[in-house]
Amino acid sequence: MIANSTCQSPYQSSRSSAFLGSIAASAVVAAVAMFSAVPAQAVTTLSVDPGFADVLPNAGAPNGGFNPAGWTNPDGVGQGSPITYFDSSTGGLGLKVSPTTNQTLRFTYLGKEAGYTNTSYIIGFNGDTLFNTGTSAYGDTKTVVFNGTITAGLVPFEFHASTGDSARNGGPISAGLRIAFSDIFANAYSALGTVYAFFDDGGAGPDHDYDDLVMRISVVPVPPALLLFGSGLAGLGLLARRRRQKAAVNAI
Ligand SMILES: [Ca+2]
Ligand SMILES: [Ca+2]
Repeated sequence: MIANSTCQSPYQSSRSSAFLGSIAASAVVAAVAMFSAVPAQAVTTLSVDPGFADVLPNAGAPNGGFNPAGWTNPDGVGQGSPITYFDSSTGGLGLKVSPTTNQTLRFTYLGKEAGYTNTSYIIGFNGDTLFNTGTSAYGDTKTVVFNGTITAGLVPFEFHASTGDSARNGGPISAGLRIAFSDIFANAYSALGTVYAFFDDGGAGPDHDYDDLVMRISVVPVPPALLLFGSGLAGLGLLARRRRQKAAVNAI
């Protein structure tokens, strides 16, 4: 490279710089046009419909109250924390996401205290199993891209007990089972929204301790449009770097 460059005349060097400059300018125009062409993405929000108010029960409640193994009170959520729960009478209500199209959510398995082997999985979209209390490790995370429309904005997941009973966000929920949600938080996991989801499997009587499978659901904050724009900026940075290197070589 250096040998070639030292043979360059000032005229050639000037032409190279002009050429690179025109490429960089074109890239700027392309990046701006691409960003301008992407519709403004509304901020993603999570919300919990009105359901029944309760609190995570303390240690004096049946089965030790809310005491899933592995629980570390994230965001201060633990025994005594307010929750909203849904049961067989609350069809159509639950955890919602807005806007309802093309969302990415991250699910993290946080703990369980259950004799049954419970699972959670995504409905539709590819039906993936999220977590299994018999095989998943605390802290396991799955990121799910929901391409298309999420019906009624209800985050499409379901808890399943080994009894065959199940509880779907937005219903149906088998008699005696419950789904509950914490408040919505902005935290280290997501500035746009995090909620803790609790499953009560109704096993061994109605203890309602909400710890038969617990997971965190967070909005993934980087929309694809920004990723595209980011790659455009990276391309511009590379061009600028190459231009500086070329100028340095020509100066030798
Ligand atoms: Ca318990
Ligand atoms: Ca329970």
